[in-house]
Amino acid sequence: MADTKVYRASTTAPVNIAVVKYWGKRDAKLNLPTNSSLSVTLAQSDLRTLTTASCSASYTEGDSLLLNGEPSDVSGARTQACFRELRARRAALEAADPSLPKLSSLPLRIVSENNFPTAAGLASSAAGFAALVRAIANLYELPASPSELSLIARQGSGSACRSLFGGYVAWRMGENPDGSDSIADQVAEASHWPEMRALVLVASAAKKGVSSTSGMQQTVATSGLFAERISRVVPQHMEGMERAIRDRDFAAFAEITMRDSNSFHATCADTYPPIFYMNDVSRAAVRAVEQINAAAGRTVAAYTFDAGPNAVIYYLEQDTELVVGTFYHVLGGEVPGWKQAIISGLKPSL
Ligand code: 2P0
Repeated sequence: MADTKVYRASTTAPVNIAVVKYWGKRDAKLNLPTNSSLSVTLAQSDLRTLTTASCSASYTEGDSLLLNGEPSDVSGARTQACFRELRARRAALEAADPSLPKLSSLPLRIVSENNFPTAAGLASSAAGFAALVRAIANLYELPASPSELSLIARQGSGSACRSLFGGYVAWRMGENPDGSDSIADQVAEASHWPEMRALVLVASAAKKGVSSTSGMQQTVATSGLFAERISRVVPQHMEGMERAIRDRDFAAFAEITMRDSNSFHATCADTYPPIFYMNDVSRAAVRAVEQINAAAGRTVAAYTFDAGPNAVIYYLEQDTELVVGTFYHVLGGEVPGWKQAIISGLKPSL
């Protein structure tokens, strides 16, 4: 009789929010970026994906994925790339040790749940692919470092490679054509600057109009500003941001965060036809941050926006009253349109 044993492993992965943005691919097949990026990994208690990976000869339907209770397609090139890379590593272990069960040839079943609405425009693909890759790596008992897993997760979704680390994380663009050096590393532990907080303001639960993948391809192909961003602006921001984090210099951290978000959205507006992710509600958040900083007489808050209208506001714990207090006042009715506010700290390293 065939072995119907089910092998299983679970893990969680957190959301990360970039302060120097990834936008542009130099190789769409390998998911290699046109620039390095840097993010802060948020606490899992607030925003995370929980994923269970299992495999069994009894899974007659082949590989499958259940995402928030809904069957989801696994035939896409990115999911297939992750499965292929992980299976190849498991097969190498099995070849070296014939006593190991042959898990690499069994169908996979992945069950994944977010503790936040997938459609809320938050970076669900980052936590999703990070959790998928680590759950399968755990199932296969791979001796892989977070950096090696980041190389696999990158092929699922670029930003996912940064969710394999806690704290402050850089994704180095690398230069090798095969992508072997396009991996994430930790710039600083969460404990290096544990006062960092993020206020996530959900402006719209609607799915975004232009997906990141197609938006960035259009920007690379048509924006004149983009060349300036990747050759001069981002390298400066990466250097300045690493210094700001090292020195725990919030004013510098905040200025680069806001400038980089502005620069990214400027290249979106410079895409032809233009892409608009921010809306009137987003712009009201920008003005609110400017007012909060002006009233405080120092920089206490920084806004950043991804490929959608939601705002993430970074601030330090000691300025919670000033920053969150003001936004709750705003949320209380002055600016209509905000649906939900989530406050998050940092995810420490494993
Ligand atoms: C980032 N974003 O650095 C930037 C800022 C959106 C704006 O990474 O095509 O979903 O799957 O590699 O990772 C969103 O892009 O794109 C993203 P793919 P991904 O967080």
